[in-house]
Amino acid sequence: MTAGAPPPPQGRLGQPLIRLGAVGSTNDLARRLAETAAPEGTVVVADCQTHGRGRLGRPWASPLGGLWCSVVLRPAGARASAGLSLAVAVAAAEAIEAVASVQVDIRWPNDLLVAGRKVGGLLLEGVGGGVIVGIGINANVPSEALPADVAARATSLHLAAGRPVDREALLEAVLGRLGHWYGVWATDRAAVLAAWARRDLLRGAPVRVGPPGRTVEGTADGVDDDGALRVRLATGEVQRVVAGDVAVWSPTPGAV
Ligand code: BT5
Repeated sequence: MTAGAPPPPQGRLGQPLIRLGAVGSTNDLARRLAETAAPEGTVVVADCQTHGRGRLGRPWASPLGGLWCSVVLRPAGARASAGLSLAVAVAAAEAIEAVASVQVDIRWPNDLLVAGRKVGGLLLEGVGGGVIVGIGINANVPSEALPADVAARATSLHLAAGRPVDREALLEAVLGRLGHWYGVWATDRAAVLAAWARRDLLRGAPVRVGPPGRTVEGTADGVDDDGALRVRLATGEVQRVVAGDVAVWSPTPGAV
């Protein structure tokens, strides 16, 4: 940890906790609150979002039944938030497993999957002096409530576990595990990396990643502690990719 940095608020996330019925995006509201000095640990949770967002402004379907929440964090130190998404992903995966008893894999950079289908996603956005951590989980979202193209690749905890999950218990678990892993991340990046690696869906897979025209092809070789994907090229050289979407070369196109 950075010398002199205050310890993160382990286990104290959710003070205050702002609950809403419908909202545009919990990340947007959390950002506005953070800009007006909301304390670290402030949480916004909504029953549904009318303008839920993924990365690059992509729409995030957020009907009733899901867990849509955002947490204001204010990490201290020079390295700011690099790699924080790794800790968030591990926390969300553990929370889901604790509440729904299904195994969760992580697909770089920010997808949570159950049996190869996306059950949740993370959206971390910087704000002056902090980070908004957005977490979306299809807890009890019926597939009919999702756009058809999304439903084809997604699942819900209800579907995967064969029973509805308690969204309140899920929120509590998410905040509890996030408090824990945020603390670990501040002091022991290697532990976060090890936990992430155990859930790494892509490790050893042939991948193609990066923006059009600048794609990198090789074998996924885990992540660095700043969150960059390591891709081992045919030459043996490892190239770091900091952002993008991953395609896996698969005999069944679109299988992941
Ligand atoms: C993500 O983006 O996966 C990040 C999602 C973060 C959502 C949370 S909810 C609380 C907070 N408030 C917000 O406004 N956002 C955060 P990305 O990797 O860009 O994935 C987006 C893609 O996932 C879309 O283009 C769809 O293909 C797919 N998708 C959309 N809605 C989905 C859903 N409910 N379940 C599974 N996949 C979905």
